[in-house]
Amino acid sequence: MKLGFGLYRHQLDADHFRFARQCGATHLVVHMVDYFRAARGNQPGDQPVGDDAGWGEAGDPDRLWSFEELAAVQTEANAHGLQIEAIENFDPAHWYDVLLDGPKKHDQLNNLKTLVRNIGRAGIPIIGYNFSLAGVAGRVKGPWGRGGAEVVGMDGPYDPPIPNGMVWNMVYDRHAPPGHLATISTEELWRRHGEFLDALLPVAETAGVTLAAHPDDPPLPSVRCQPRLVNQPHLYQQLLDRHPSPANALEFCLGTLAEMTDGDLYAAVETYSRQQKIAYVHFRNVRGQVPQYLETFVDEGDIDLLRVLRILKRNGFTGVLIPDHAPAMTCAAPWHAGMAYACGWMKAALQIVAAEG
Ligand SMILES: [Mn+2]
Repeated sequence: MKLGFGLYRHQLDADHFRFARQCGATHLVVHMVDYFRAARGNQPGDQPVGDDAGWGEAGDPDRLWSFEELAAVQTEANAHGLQIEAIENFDPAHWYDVLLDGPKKHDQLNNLKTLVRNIGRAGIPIIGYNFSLAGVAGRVKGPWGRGGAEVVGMDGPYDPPIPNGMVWNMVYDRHAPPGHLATISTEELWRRHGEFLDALLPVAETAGVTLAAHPDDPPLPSVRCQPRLVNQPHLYQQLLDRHPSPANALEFCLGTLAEMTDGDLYAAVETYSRQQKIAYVHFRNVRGQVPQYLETFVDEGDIDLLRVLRILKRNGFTGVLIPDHAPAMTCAAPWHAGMAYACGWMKAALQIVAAEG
């Protein structure tokens, strides 16, 4: 198992690469979507949270991430002793009509195929995605962590409807007419997701890229009056079984899985790692379940993360784990301190588990 580190787009520079390497990471998971551009209150020093108006504006629909741009990030990471393991998330600007089943769907599916080819050519083996209309929405933030640390959590359901022009918690059309998205059925969401995988999986297989699905964060049955795709652990199996392919796999978020109301997290780790379907792991801890939970430091919370690592090891998982949503710590660099704390804990835990033979 390998320690990785997640970087937002505005952090793709030499200082952040050095910081990740200094934390002991050998791999990076990189966001190419800029959640902080025209960001409505998202602080570049923390994970995006946003409000009813989302995380801000999506990128340029006519400008795909080029091979040259992706290869340049890979080359600079390599120069710092790091490998890019995954790109995390498509830009809503590049696939809004895939999510919404809109008139540009076929053009956008073709663009996603180009992106997958570019990612593979740049030597990046995974693209993580989250097939969701509401996206990561409805969470709150406050000084509720240990020692008054700023943490993110959920305090009740969240169902304000999604305004036209917004999807995946970002605005892709500022000039959309007033009104809201109609609620769709769970079946319709799965149908759209199936269309997406049917189009992309053959290209991903050829390109040597794995499509890795993040579960719905927060994992309620409905957020913003829209259904969720994977809000219980067993739905990951449905996602795999409907589309058997070596390129169909999971962006395995331990925190989100622990926030789900059904099943047993350790059984889920067992089930999906035994099938070799975990592409990479979001490593974090949490206390509680939807609709009431709080993210915590790695060494507290409901999850016995050492137990998780032992299951992963027993089932031969050799992929990357990245710290995810680490609580911000009170100092001049709250995000860096939180991530360094999580990485130190992870590094020690990985050494312990490796030494167990
Ligand atoms: Mn996650």
